[in-house]
Amino acid sequence: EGRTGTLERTGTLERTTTQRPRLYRVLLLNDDYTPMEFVVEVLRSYFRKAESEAQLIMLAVHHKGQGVAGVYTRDVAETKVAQVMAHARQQGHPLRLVAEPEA
Ligand code: NFA
Repeated sequence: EGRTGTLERTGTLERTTTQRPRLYRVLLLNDDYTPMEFVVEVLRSYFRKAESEAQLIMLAVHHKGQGVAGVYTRDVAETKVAQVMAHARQQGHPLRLVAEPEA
């Protein structure tokens, strides 16, 4: 339906179209020191990837420099970035992630 809203008697603006939030990609960045196994565990535990997919994503990042760990609304994406980088630092790894808007 093309109608975007109507003003009924109560003054309530009813909308018939839905607004979807902008989505953000969480990118995983390659570095020379973070162990491959640590990256796979991060993808499994924070990004809910299966072992096989986690391995594929990790290897793609290792070879291409970066890759998508997941796609989320802005708050969730930024929280994942902060939580994973804090966990990595705690374990002594330089792993970096960034959130970037889709399109
Ligand atoms: N390049 C890292 C290594 O050889 C592995 C890695 C993959 C790090 C993906 C960061 C992201 N140990």
